[in-house]
Amino acid sequence: MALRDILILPDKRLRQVSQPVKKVDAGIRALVEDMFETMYEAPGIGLAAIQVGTPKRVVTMDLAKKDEPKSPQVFINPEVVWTSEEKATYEEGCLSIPEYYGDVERPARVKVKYLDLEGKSHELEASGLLATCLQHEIDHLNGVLFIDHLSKLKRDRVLKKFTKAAKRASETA
Ligand code: K1U
Ligand code: ZN
Repeated sequence: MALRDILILPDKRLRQVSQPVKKVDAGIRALVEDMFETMYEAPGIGLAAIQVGTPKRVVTMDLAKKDEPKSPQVFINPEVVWTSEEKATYEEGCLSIPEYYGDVERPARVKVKYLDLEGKSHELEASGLLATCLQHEIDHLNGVLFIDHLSKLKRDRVLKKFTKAAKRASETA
Protein backbone atom coordinates (compact mmCIF):
# COMPACT_ATOMS: atom_id res chain seq x y z
CA MET A 1 0.00 0.00 0.00
CA ALA A 2 1.19 3.53 -0.72
CA LEU A 3 0.01 7.03 -0.07
CA ARG A 4 -0.33 8.89 -3.36
CA ASP A 5 -0.16 12.66 -4.00
CA ILE A 6 -3.54 14.20 -4.79
CA LEU A 7 -3.59 16.40 -7.91
CA ILE A 8 -4.61 19.99 -7.17
CA LEU A 9 -6.40 22.52 -9.40
CA PRO A 10 -5.29 23.74 -12.01
CA ASP A 11 -3.47 20.46 -12.82
CA LYS A 12 -4.50 19.66 -16.42
CA ARG A 13 -4.67 15.93 -15.71
CA LEU A 14 -7.88 16.58 -13.73
CA ARG A 15 -9.51 17.45 -17.10
CA GLN A 16 -8.66 14.08 -18.68
CA VAL A 17 -11.43 11.59 -19.48
CA SER A 18 -10.55 8.35 -17.67
CA GLN A 19 -10.48 5.01 -19.51
CA PRO A 20 -12.76 2.05 -18.65
CA VAL A 21 -11.18 -0.84 -16.74
CA LYS A 22 -10.96 -3.85 -19.10
CA LYS A 23 -10.15 -6.45 -16.44
CA VAL A 24 -10.35 -6.20 -12.66
CA ASP A 25 -6.90 -7.62 -11.93
CA ALA A 26 -4.15 -7.36 -9.28
CA GLY A 27 -3.08 -3.95 -10.68
CA ILE A 28 -6.59 -2.55 -10.13
CA ARG A 29 -6.78 -4.06 -6.64
CA ALA A 30 -3.41 -2.44 -5.75
CA LEU A 31 -4.66 0.91 -7.12
CA VAL A 32 -7.82 0.61 -4.98
CA GLU A 33 -5.71 -0.08 -1.84
CA ASP A 34 -3.59 3.01 -2.51
CA MET A 35 -6.73 5.07 -3.13
CA PHE A 36 -8.29 4.05 0.21
CA GLU A 37 -5.07 4.83 2.07
CA THR A 38 -4.88 8.24 0.37
CA MET A 39 -8.61 9.00 0.85
CA TYR A 40 -8.64 8.10 4.57
CA GLU A 41 -5.45 10.09 5.19
CA ALA A 42 -6.69 13.25 3.39
CA PRO A 43 -9.37 12.83 4.89
CA GLY A 44 -12.11 12.50 2.29
CA ILE A 45 -15.34 10.59 1.75
CA GLY A 46 -14.64 9.81 -1.91
CA LEU A 47 -11.80 9.66 -4.43
CA ALA A 48 -11.54 9.12 -8.19
CA ALA A 49 -8.40 7.42 -9.56
CA ILE A 50 -7.56 10.47 -11.74
CA GLN A 51 -7.15 12.51 -8.54
CA VAL A 52 -4.05 10.40 -7.82
CA GLY A 53 -2.92 10.65 -11.46
CA THR A 54 -4.30 7.34 -12.79
CA PRO A 55 -6.81 7.88 -15.65
CA LYS A 56 -8.88 4.73 -14.99
CA ARG A 57 -12.61 4.61 -14.20
CA VAL A 58 -12.21 3.64 -10.53
CA VAL A 59 -13.85 5.32 -7.50
CA THR A 60 -13.46 4.67 -3.76
CA MET A 61 -15.88 5.95 -1.14
CA ASP A 62 -16.66 5.70 2.58
CA LEU A 63 -19.65 7.62 3.89
CA ALA A 64 -19.50 6.22 7.46
CA LYS A 65 -19.72 8.87 10.19
CA LYS A 66 -16.83 9.40 12.65
CA ASP A 67 -18.43 7.20 15.35
CA GLU A 68 -19.39 4.40 12.91
CA PRO A 69 -17.22 1.49 11.68
CA LYS A 70 -15.50 1.96 8.33
CA SER A 71 -17.68 1.20 5.31
CA PRO A 72 -15.42 1.14 2.23
CA GLN A 73 -17.13 1.00 -1.18
CA VAL A 74 -15.53 0.54 -4.62
CA PHE A 75 -17.15 1.44 -7.93
CA ILE A 76 -15.41 0.30 -11.13
CA ASN A 77 -16.64 1.68 -14.49
CA PRO A 78 -19.58 3.43 -12.73
CA GLU A 79 -22.26 4.70 -15.08
CA VAL A 80 -25.37 6.78 -14.31
CA VAL A 81 -28.26 4.93 -15.99
CA TRP A 82 -31.17 6.98 -14.53
CA THR A 83 -31.63 10.35 -12.81
CA SER A 84 -34.68 11.71 -10.97
CA GLU A 85 -36.41 14.90 -12.10
CA GLU A 86 -36.26 16.05 -8.49
CA LYS A 87 -33.10 17.99 -7.60
CA ALA A 88 -31.15 18.36 -4.37
CA THR A 89 -28.56 20.94 -3.35
CA TYR A 90 -25.53 19.96 -1.29
CA GLU A 91 -22.50 21.97 -0.21
CA GLU A 92 -19.67 20.08 -1.94
CA GLY A 93 -15.95 20.01 -1.34
CA CYS A 94 -13.15 18.42 -3.35
CA LEU A 95 -9.77 17.07 -2.29
CA SER A 96 -8.36 18.57 -5.53
CA ILE A 97 -9.70 22.04 -4.58
CA PRO A 98 -8.76 22.15 -0.88
CA GLU A 99 -10.70 24.36 1.53
CA TYR A 100 -13.20 25.58 -1.04
CA TYR A 101 -16.88 24.66 -0.77
CA GLY A 102 -19.87 25.49 -2.94
CA ASP A 103 -23.56 24.64 -3.28
CA VAL A 104 -24.22 22.30 -6.21
CA GLU A 105 -27.66 21.29 -7.49
CA ARG A 106 -27.87 17.77 -8.93
CA PRO A 107 -30.53 15.06 -9.43
CA ALA A 108 -31.70 13.97 -5.95
CA ARG A 109 -31.71 10.26 -6.89
CA VAL A 110 -29.66 8.27 -9.39
CA LYS A 111 -29.31 4.68 -10.54
CA VAL A 112 -25.69 3.67 -11.09
CA LYS A 113 -24.36 0.54 -12.77
CA TYR A 114 -20.84 -0.55 -11.79
CA LEU A 115 -18.46 -3.48 -11.29
CA ASP A 116 -17.16 -4.64 -7.90
CA LEU A 117 -13.64 -5.85 -7.10
CA GLU A 118 -14.55 -9.36 -8.36
CA GLY A 119 -15.65 -7.90 -11.70
CA LYS A 120 -19.31 -8.62 -10.87
CA SER A 121 -21.91 -6.16 -12.23
CA HIS A 122 -24.33 -4.33 -9.88
CA GLU A 123 -27.01 -1.65 -10.10
CA LEU A 124 -27.65 0.67 -7.17
CA GLU A 125 -30.32 3.32 -6.54
CA ALA A 126 -28.86 6.13 -4.45
CA SER A 127 -30.22 9.21 -2.70
CA GLY A 128 -28.84 11.75 -0.23
CA LEU A 129 -25.07 12.04 0.20
CA LEU A 130 -24.43 8.76 -1.69
CA ALA A 131 -26.19 10.17 -4.80
CA THR A 132 -24.26 13.45 -4.53
CA CYS A 133 -20.90 11.76 -3.97
CA LEU A 134 -21.42 9.25 -6.82
CA GLN A 135 -22.25 12.08 -9.24
CA HIS A 136 -19.25 14.13 -8.02
CA GLU A 137 -16.88 11.17 -8.51
CA ILE A 138 -18.33 10.14 -11.90
CA ASP A 139 -17.86 13.76 -12.98
CA HIS A 140 -14.15 13.40 -12.08
CA LEU A 141 -13.94 10.36 -14.41
CA ASN A 142 -15.23 12.63 -17.21
CA GLY A 143 -12.83 15.50 -16.42
CA VAL A 144 -15.56 17.57 -14.77
CA LEU A 145 -15.07 19.36 -11.43
CA PHE A 146 -17.80 20.57 -9.05
CA ILE A 147 -16.81 24.20 -9.73
CA ASP A 148 -18.03 23.62 -13.33
CA HIS A 149 -21.56 23.53 -11.84
CA LEU A 150 -21.14 26.99 -10.24
CA SER A 151 -21.53 30.41 -11.89
CA LYS A 152 -18.73 31.51 -14.23
CA LEU A 153 -17.88 34.30 -11.80
CA LYS A 154 -17.35 31.89 -8.86
CA ARG A 155 -15.49 29.34 -11.05
CA ASP A 156 -13.12 31.98 -12.47
CA ARG A 157 -12.40 33.35 -8.97
CA VAL A 158 -11.44 29.90 -7.66
CA LEU A 159 -9.38 29.09 -10.74
CA LYS A 160 -7.49 32.38 -10.42
CA LYS A 161 -6.77 31.78 -6.71
CA PHE A 162 -5.43 28.24 -7.30
CA THR A 163 -3.46 29.26 -10.42
CA LYS A 164 -1.72 32.01 -8.41
CA ALA A 165 -0.96 29.58 -5.56
CA ALA A 166 0.52 27.03 -8.00
CA LYS A 167 2.69 29.75 -9.60
CA ARG A 168 3.96 30.91 -6.17
CA ALA A 169 4.72 27.28 -5.19
CA SER A 170 6.68 26.66 -8.41
CA GLU A 171 8.72 29.87 -7.89
CA THR A 172 9.70 28.93 -4.33
CA ALA A 173 10.44 25.26 -5.14
O1 K1U B 1 -13.77 13.65 -4.84
C1 K1U B 1 -13.31 14.29 -3.92
O2 K1U B 1 -12.60 15.26 -4.11
C2 K1U B 1 -13.64 13.89 -2.50
C3 K1U B 1 -14.73 14.74 -1.88
C4 K1U B 1 -16.06 14.04 -2.09
C5 K1U B 1 -17.30 14.86 -1.91
C6 K1U B 1 -17.54 15.62 -0.79
C7 K1U B 1 -18.72 16.33 -0.66
C8 K1U B 1 -19.67 16.27 -1.65
C9 K1U B 1 -19.43 15.52 -2.77
C10 K1U B 1 -18.26 14.80 -2.90
C11 K1U B 1 -14.41 14.89 -0.39
O3 K1U B 1 -14.31 13.93 0.30
S1 K1U B 1 -14.19 16.49 0.23
C12 K1U B 1 -13.94 16.22 1.98
C13 K1U B 1 -15.20 15.93 2.72
O4 K1U B 1 -16.28 16.14 2.22
C14 K1U B 1 -15.13 15.37 4.09
C15 K1U B 1 -13.93 15.07 4.69
C16 K1U B 1 -13.90 14.55 5.98
C17 K1U B 1 -15.06 14.32 6.66
C18 K1U B 1 -16.27 14.60 6.07
C19 K1U B 1 -16.31 15.12 4.77
ZN1 ZN C 1 -13.58 15.99 -6.07
